Amino acid sequence: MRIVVLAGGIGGARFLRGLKRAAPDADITVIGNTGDDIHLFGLKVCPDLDTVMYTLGGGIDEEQGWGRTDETHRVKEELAAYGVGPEWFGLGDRDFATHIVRTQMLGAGYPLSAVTEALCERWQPGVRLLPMSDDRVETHVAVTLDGERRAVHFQEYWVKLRASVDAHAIVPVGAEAAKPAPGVLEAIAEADVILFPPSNPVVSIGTILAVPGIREAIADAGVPVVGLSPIVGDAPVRGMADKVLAALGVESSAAAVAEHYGSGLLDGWLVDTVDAGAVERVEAAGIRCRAVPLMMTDPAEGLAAADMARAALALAEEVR
Ligand code: GDP
Ligand code: FO1
Ligand code: CA
Repeated sequence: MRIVVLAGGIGGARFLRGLKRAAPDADITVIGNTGDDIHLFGLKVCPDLDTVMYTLGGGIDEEQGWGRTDETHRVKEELAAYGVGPEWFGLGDRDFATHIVRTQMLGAGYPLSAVTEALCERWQPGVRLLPMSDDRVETHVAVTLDGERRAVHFQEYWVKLRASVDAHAIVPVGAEAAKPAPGVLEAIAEADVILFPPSNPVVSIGTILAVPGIREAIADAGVPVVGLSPIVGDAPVRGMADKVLAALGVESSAAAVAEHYGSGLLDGWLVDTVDAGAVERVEAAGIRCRAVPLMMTDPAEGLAAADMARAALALAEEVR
């Protein structure tokens, strides 16, 4: 079975760990969000691609959910001693090596897709990890700071400001001119099932869908498209999905996220058992819906995520 998964960082990666457990023989292609990418200290950092790669390859800091395990911060400290920032973004020493290799290869002319493949040679994530695009896309967030309206990089909104101010708009800068990376449209066209893990519907999956051609390819694939809600009990399990959904005028609820994707895209939707009351509303929108436990309570083992993946694949068969 060929499965295509659109993934952000932590929610996507932890779900993928369960999916690999639930479907060990499946051929899994992950289309990763690159809208979170940022250039720091002259280096290209791809948080969501790295979170998927490290999580599935056994190098992730399990507590944090991002960055490398057993990390130290000597390089960051030395940079700070030179007065070189930003001080608010915590890049570790081991992680730095990944960004150095990536930046070096990009500088030599390799596209991000080829660089990601090369990095995965080491990590062996057990899935084919493709960036959504080789072209630069950067999510910016419009906010009001000190009475002035301005746009900040998504990482500045989330990591520096901790989403403490309202987001007026979310803009995937560059997306409209970006092309899907090699293999992305082919994987979608050849998929037997397409899954939206419980990733951020705006700044992770929404950004991937903003690359021209990807949304259309999914809608036209003619195979079941099933998603899992990242919103449980009207709040994100972690992160700032409520803030970025509000910027789009979408309420923070499992049903509203399904309606936001719409029946043109989604065939099936899983909500957590605490949101069982939302099933009827989602089905009224033309999307088959089931309530199952959606909390990844043992992220390192992935048993809960494996059950979620099985439920998603079962729902896919139901709607096929
Ligand atoms: P990020 O790029 O690191 O923010 O990760 P993703 O975009 O892949 O996923 C973020 C989303 O995962 C957030 O909106 C969370 O609510 C959701 N999430 C995290 N853990 C869980 C969980 O255990 N269950 C569910 N249903 N959602 C989760
Ligand atoms: N998240 C933080 O909250 N603080 C950090 O200092 C931080 C550093 C960081 C470095 C590398 C990386 O791959 C991810 C990192 N993240 C950090 C997580 C990440 O930037 C965000 O959680 C995601 O981009 C949100 O999707
Ligand atoms: Ca992300």
